[in-house]
Amino acid sequence: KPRTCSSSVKVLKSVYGEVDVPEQTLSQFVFADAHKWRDLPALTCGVSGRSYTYGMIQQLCQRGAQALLANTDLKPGDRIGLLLPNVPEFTLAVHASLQAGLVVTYANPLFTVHELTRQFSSAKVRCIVTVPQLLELAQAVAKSLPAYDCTINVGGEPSPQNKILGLESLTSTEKKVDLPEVRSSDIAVLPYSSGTTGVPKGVMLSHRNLVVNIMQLLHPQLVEETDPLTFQDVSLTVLPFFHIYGFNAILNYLAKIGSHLVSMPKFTPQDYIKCLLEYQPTVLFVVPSLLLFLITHPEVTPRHLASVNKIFCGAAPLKKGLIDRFYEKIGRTDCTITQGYGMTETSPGITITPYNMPYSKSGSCGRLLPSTLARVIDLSDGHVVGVPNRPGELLVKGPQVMQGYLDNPGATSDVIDTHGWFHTGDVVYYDEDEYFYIIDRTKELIKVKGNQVSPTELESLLLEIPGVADAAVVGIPDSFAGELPKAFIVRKPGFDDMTVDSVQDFVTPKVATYKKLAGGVEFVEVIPRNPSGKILRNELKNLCSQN
Ligand code: 4UV
Repeated sequence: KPRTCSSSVKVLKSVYGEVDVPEQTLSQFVFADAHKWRDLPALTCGVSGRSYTYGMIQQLCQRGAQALLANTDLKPGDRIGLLLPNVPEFTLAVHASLQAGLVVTYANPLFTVHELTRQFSSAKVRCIVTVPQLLELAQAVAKSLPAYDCTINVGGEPSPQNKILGLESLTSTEKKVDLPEVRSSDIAVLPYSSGTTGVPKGVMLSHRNLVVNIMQLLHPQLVEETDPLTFQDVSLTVLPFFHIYGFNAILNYLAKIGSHLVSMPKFTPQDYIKCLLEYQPTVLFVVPSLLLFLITHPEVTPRHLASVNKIFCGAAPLKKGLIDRFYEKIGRTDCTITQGYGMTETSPGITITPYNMPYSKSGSCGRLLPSTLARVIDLSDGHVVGVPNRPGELLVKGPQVMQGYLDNPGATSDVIDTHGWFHTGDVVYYDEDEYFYIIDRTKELIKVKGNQVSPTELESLLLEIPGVADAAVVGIPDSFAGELPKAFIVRKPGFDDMTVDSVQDFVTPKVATYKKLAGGVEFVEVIPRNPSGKILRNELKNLCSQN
């Protein structure tokens, strides 16, 4: 259980003050000004060129909400699972569902049947929205969902006898259906995150959580200090909409301000380079490994990046060295690089860097968003550190903090203490000006190119291998991916012939590509554990750095 702090100690408050929160649902909030840019492009698929204006999106979502309730057995409050790549229709599926009072969970289309079944059955998904390329996968998952009703095959053929509906089920109906009243306190989405420990859990984010986080980014003083985006900007992203960064900090945020978002369903260097030239984006949303790609790929030249004047980076540490190398590559420094830090559990933003941040602070993830409070507690005794430049675990409080983990009050109280502080599991310090620096994690989470990998999930899988007596997985540093999962395995007596390849061959087909044991497999005599059986991951990490 997290230690509970006494309330008499120092609390850091955002220098930006507070935000007012409109009592609106996410869709009402995001599309409140859409009439202003009705005829401007909202979303374009960078590869196929398929494009929707704000007017089209708004109309399709409204009709879609009716169609979902009219053409299926879904009822408000039911869960809908999106198994979609980064296609413009992602927005239609999300906002039509939300307006119909459904709760949305979204998953990585690279997931295996096993991974998807776990998420969609935990979320009690009744309907899957997918594309023809993933239909077989969706149908394999659907078989194991007790409450399953139907699948919507976006861009594919309907097959009513198999309960497969076409896109029209998401966009048109003859029947008139009354839409339910959705409250801002209702749960809107259930993204999955492993949090500080264990396997991925459903994170209950309300409409208000998501709306607030965008409001926090739009706070007037912060906007002034962060070189704001406008409806005239063109953004390019390949970052997944099925992760909180892509979902709220990109997709919903850009829709709110009427910006044009060009998205790519899949990353290939050629497609990315083509999009840079074709769409001349003014803004790029990246994770550090994508920035490294831009810096190091020989075919990316300053000409490809000439239109870009803003870069947003988050989800993993962005080192000062990388920022310097990017400026060197483009031969200019008039492109702002803004770093955001946050978590799925905080919708996601906690801090952001202002564009006029002094050079000496490069590498900082910025200052607290408005209406956000923080405490840093000592790792050994749990007391509030209370002074700058001393590391400890970051605790936050704010209206963007989740409502809890789905059906898991135990996991919720493990991270939200009795005073309402959310324990991030990140080791940070702040300087005299209250700029934060992320230096480590106390939690188990591994981040591969910004994607979450849960060691517990991989360890459970490894323990299924006959001959594995014990297993532990840790993240080891990697200059490109940030971290890579590495397994330590204790073999049972008589299984000395177990090889690294046989372990990899067991794991690889069962997990999404980025979760592979790309950091290696090592056989050891014993997994170091504390007296209560907890794996001493730092000892294993130290072992790696000594080798
Ligand atoms: O739950 P999650 O996968 O969430 C994220 C959220 C990313 C973003 C992106 C843009 C933003 O503006 C924003 O506010 C948040 O990745 O993983 C949460 C963990 O990822 C690490 C940290 O360990 C979190 O607990 N992380 C996220 N952002 C950063 C980071 C960062 N800027 N620097 C270092 N670590």
